[in-house]
Amino acid sequence: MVFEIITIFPDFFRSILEHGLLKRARVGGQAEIRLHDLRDFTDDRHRTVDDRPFGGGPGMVFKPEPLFRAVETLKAEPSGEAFPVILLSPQGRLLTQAVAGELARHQRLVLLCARYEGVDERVAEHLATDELSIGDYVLSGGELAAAVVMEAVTRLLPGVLGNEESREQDSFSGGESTVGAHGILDCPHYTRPPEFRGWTVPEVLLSGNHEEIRRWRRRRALEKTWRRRPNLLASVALSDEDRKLLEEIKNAALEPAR
Ligand code: 4GX
Repeated sequence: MVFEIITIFPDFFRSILEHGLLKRARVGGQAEIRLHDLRDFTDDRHRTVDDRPFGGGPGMVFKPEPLFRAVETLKAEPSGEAFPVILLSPQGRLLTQAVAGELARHQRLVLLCARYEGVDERVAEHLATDELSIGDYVLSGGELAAAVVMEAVTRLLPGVLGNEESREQDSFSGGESTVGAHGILDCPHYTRPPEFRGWTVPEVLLSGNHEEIRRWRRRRALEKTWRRRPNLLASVALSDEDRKLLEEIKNAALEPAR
């Protein structure tokens, strides 16, 4: 996967490229991140990327010319298929695990990072093929959002996660299996010590009974999802056991506290 990042702050990305998953994927050859300074695609002495909005009002808007020129430069490079051109924006469709999965199937992605009031609408309409939001809150630039997209996509690329980290194959192990388009929330995890400041680890996890542990984890995952994100339960495939566990969870919640 080649990520082509178009930004006025290429240095913003340096540290995340040198750490953790993105570093490993770059070294391993699964991901390449190319940083493009939008100002390199301007043609005036001041390297101007923004201008005042027609119609008046506060703030500045990214001009179309540098963004078009940057993307068209990439399109002119000899490469395979057409690639998505993604504009990070609060107006975009929401990034989910399923969207990350779709993006991971491409060989090249362009990420357009804007600031201020955003971009001239002709960029959104005629240059971007996709507009993505990482959530309903306001950032001051698309750079952090682009970093989130890169991280979510990179961990889905073949060979990036080891078997230990990738729990996708075991749909009952929690973790990865869960959160996402057709997932539920993860169960709680504990490590040593078994007692910390008087708070103890649930007995079942120390029991060595793997079948009971599996059931307990599934139950706690379902319970957390039902309490915090009930809408996720509507889009997940529930087993007969899941339905039984959910009944128990709901009944227990209805019982008056004793
Ligand atoms: N998920 N922002 C982008 C400028 C902007 C506005 C409109 C394009 C169109 C955000 C988010 C986000 C703030 C990044 C506004 N660019 N991006 N910026 N939430 O809030 O992606």
